[in-house]
Amino acid sequence: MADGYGSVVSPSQPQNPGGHRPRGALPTTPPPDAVLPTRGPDAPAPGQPIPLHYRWCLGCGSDEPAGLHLYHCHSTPLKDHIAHGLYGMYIVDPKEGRAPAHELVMMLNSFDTNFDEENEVYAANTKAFYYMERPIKVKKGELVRIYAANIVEFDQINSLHVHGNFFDEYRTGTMPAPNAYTDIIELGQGERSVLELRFNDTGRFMFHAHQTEFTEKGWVGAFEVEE
Ligand SMILES: [Cu+2]
Repeated sequence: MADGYGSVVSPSQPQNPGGHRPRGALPTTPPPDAVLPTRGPDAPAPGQPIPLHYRWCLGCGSDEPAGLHLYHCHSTPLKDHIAHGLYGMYIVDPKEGRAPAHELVMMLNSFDTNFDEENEVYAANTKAFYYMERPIKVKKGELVRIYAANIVEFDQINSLHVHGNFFDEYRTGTMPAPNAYTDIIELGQGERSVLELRFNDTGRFMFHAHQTEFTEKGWVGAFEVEE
């Protein structure tokens, strides 16, 4: 991060076509604003302007650890804020970089649209069924890398399953060797994983949560593998 290589991903990018990883440098000099308190006399009162600055502090100024990280609102009522989109992810590449790949970001999220503390919508990148209607196009044989983070509120666990293929899983993206070779991962809230796979056949391959309720409410998509 100190060299400005990092990416910020906002969950409010439902148009993120194909789930492609956005890239952008973070400020290398932290702004002077302190992290905002969420309670007590120094917390912003209702109606007060809130300074919109972040202080990026990974290992207090170093670029460690590389990996896939989350940021989110910490004001109360926290669960309502998380259930309505106040979070994002950022990627810290290792100094030696990662192998060239077709990179995708999947923020696995959910939305409580009627404030009953249950989710009416589940998705990868906010829009229900988006990648079923617009499958993510990848090339046969190319390395595909998925940065997946789970921020679903009100449910203990989420998962990501890919049809017709297995993948290497790098938990949190922090280590150079994979932790597993599988076709499904499970993620608690706030957990992240980097997945690498290649499709050896052309065609359409679904991916979805293996919590069937989540799938039926929008967390399902497809890859379109082309020559
Ligand atoms: Cu399936």
